[in-house]
Amino acid sequence: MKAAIFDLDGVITDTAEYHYLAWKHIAEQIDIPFNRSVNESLKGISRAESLESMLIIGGAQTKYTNAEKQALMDQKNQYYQMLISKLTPEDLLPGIGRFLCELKGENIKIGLASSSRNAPAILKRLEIMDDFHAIVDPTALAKGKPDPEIFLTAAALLGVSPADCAAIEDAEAGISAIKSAGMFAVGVGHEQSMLDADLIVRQTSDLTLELLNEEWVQYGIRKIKE
Ligand code: B16
Ligand code: MG
Repeated sequence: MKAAIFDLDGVITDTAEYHYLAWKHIAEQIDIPFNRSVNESLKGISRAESLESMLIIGGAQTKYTNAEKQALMDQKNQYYQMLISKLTPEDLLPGIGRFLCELKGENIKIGLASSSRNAPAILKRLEIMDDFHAIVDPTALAKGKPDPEIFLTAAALLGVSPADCAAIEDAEAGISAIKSAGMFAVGVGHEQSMLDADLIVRQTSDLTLELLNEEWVQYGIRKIKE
């Protein structure tokens, strides 16, 4: 393993809750149903695709012009930015600071593959920007997760072959993207949404370099036998 590539929302910090609150604010305004289960299906999905999904679920997919949809997305983002402006290093998910130190101690390259256009601002607020050797710009990609492009781009920016990368995700679309990229997939969360992951941890505090190295060896053995 030469590189570790991180998703942001739900892996490094719990901004998934802020996305939920910001979309809920919009859903209430335009009177469409929205709950945590709908929010779960939006994890890892871009802002525009998230709005489309919400409108379809609310039976309002033809109700708004492109300009109106853009205005709704801008409003959602303003609300979201107001929430993330309060983030501090205390908002790192448990164990992530320690895990980043372990990776740096072993000279393992660190990359970010987040669909969020707000990712650099969030890393700055969390004071971990300097730990990352590469941050993918999601606006430069042709396809979002579950397409592997974002993870392949991260590996290319780090100068590491995809086969030598482990990537960490909390969303089903993200795990699919990692596996399609030919990388070792670490899922954080509940097993039912992580079926394709090579290693599943229930929470970020369970993520250690020792565990990752052990599972990496087992993964190598499985691959040789295939
Ligand atoms: P933004 P990740 C994703 O981040 C979120 O999971 C998803 O809920 C959000 O819609 C997407 O970023 C876009 O975020 O509106 O800030 O550009 O999980 O890929 O780190
Ligand atoms: Mg995520």
